[in-house]
Amino acid sequence: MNKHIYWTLLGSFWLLTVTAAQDELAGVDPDDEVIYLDTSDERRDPWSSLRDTDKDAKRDAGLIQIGRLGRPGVRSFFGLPVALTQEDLRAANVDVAIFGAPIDMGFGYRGTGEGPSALRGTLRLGGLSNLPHMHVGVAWKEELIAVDYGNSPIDVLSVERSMPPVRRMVREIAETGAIPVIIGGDHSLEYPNVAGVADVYGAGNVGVIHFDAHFDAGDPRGGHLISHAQPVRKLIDEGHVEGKNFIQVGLRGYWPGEEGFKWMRENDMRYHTMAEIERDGWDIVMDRILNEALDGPEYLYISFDIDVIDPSYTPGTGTPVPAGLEPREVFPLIRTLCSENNLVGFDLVELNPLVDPGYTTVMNSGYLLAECLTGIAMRKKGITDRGYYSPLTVEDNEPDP
Ligand SMILES: [Mn+2]
Repeated sequence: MNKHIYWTLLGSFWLLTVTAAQDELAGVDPDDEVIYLDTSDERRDPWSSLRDTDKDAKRDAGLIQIGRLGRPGVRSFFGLPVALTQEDLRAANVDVAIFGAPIDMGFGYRGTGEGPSALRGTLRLGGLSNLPHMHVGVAWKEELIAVDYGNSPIDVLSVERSMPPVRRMVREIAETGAIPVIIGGDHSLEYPNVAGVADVYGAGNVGVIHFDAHFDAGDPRGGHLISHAQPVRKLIDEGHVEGKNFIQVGLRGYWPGEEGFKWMRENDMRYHTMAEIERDGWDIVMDRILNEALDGPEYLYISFDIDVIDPSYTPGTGTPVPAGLEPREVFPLIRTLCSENNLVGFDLVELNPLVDPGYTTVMNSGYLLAECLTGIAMRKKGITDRGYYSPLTVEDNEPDP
């Protein structure tokens, strides 16, 4: 073959290839996926295992005590002992495993990834004490075997690629029967968290209560498959949760518009906006939420975006919206939900300590978590009746006549 024919053939082949590739690109809808996301595909998982234990000292499975009350040798959530592996969780019969998921790429601004460190870092956190919660006379630390399970690995350059390791860590905890409590991190986490729990308890077998100023069911505009504005849509579209078992609480402001509300109605989702609370009052709406939670599947998951609380109490968050819930409204609701229902997972997300003047948000986040842990402890003790208060706390000390 002479050189001229060779180059002509090679040129034609190149032209054909380029044309085919351009045709293919021209056919791609810009709204379509540009980053492949399949949390079950290990090739897309940057972490081959959740943790590298090769260099660990040999030890028996179980809890690792890292200090004692008030004098932690190493900081952990609520000063709890540490567990590192699924064998540790099983050996110690752990009830609750708390882990950090330091993701802020789902928001696009730095900050929520520091949430777990901030919660571990404060010494004056509600629930640090071994004393009972005054309202109900139950000390969660005495009733529950709870551990700090470390942080999930993440890929700091990709929220998509950080989803699989979080989902596997949730699954690893749930498989032992323990309750995973995930400290975010931004709200993209609701997707791997709920999917991980549904992997264990079965798709459609878990109800979700989503506390948030925002509805977080945005569609994948611009090719972004997951962000802190989209987890709810993915969970419903992929069938991890049925719409009728999904309850939204605290929506306000300007998102979603009509289209989003219609989408929620088409999917039989239930929602309780601040407008409903303004019209009917908190006590009535709180009872509706509690009744709806019981009118669902056997298992319940709670996703708590700290921005559902009024920003005067939780200024340290990325997308604050005024006129939200007060701690005095939401604390008893969380405590009661966690005592009345078979809770299988809880997340606290969107805490951003970098914009938290005075540690106000960290404080309220810690106390909020302690309400949930107290509710779980009440259930373990057999206290599940609604509106339970410790008689010692609420009854007057009438002097003898
Ligand atoms: Mn949210």
